Amino acid sequence: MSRTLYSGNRNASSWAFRAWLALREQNIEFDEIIVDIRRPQRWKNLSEIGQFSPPAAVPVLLDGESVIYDSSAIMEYANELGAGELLPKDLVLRAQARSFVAWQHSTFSRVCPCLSFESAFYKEKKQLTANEIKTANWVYSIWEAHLTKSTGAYLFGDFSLADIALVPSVLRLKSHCPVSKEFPLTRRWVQQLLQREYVQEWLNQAYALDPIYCEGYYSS
Ligand SMILES: N[C@@H](CCC(=O)N[C@@H](CS)C(=O)NCC(=O)O)C(=O)O
Repeated sequence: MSRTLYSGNRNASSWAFRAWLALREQNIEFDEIIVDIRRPQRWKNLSEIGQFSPPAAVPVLLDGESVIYDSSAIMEYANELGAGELLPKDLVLRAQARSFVAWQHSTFSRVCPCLSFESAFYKEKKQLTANEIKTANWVYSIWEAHLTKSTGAYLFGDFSLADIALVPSVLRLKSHCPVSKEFPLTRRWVQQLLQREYVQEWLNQAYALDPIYCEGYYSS
């Protein structure tokens, strides 16, 4: 059966990055069509996606005749295709890993909203406000507390969907506010996460592109 992932620009589509990463980490074969979501072509291109996928957004996975949309559904699907290795075996840990994914999916973009995924690739970073620094450190303290309880190098021991969901957020926060020595486990986790082969593959392509500037970034 043939699978095609409709993804987005490497330096713009954090949602596609998560879905792509889950599929790659599970060694699932798929073709990829990168949809240009930069303005103004974004609207025409996404309306074409809307011809077969109701949200008219990327990522979308076409699996044979079946359409699977939304990054979280694609991540879960990748996990199940790969025998469930991307979620903890323990029931409670599995629920907690899904909490991380759900938080990322629902409201995590409210954390330092001006530090978009696109901004992670800007050569000249803006000066963070005191509030943004405080917020980034608050997030690091949450990750640190969680890693203290982990039995392995990742949030839930082995690499999981929780780690995958957070890669773009790790990148946008860490590229503006390095993780201090106060959070040693988070520093190590971030380093390991960003060094993973497929994360590197995506990021190398992203860094090679012209940056996509988001309005208000330097003035916020
Ligand atoms: N909840 C969706 C969000 C996807 C999303 O917002 N994708 C962006 C590109 S990164 C998009 O296609 N947006 C189109 C739109 O919002 O109209 C998911 O997780 O897949």
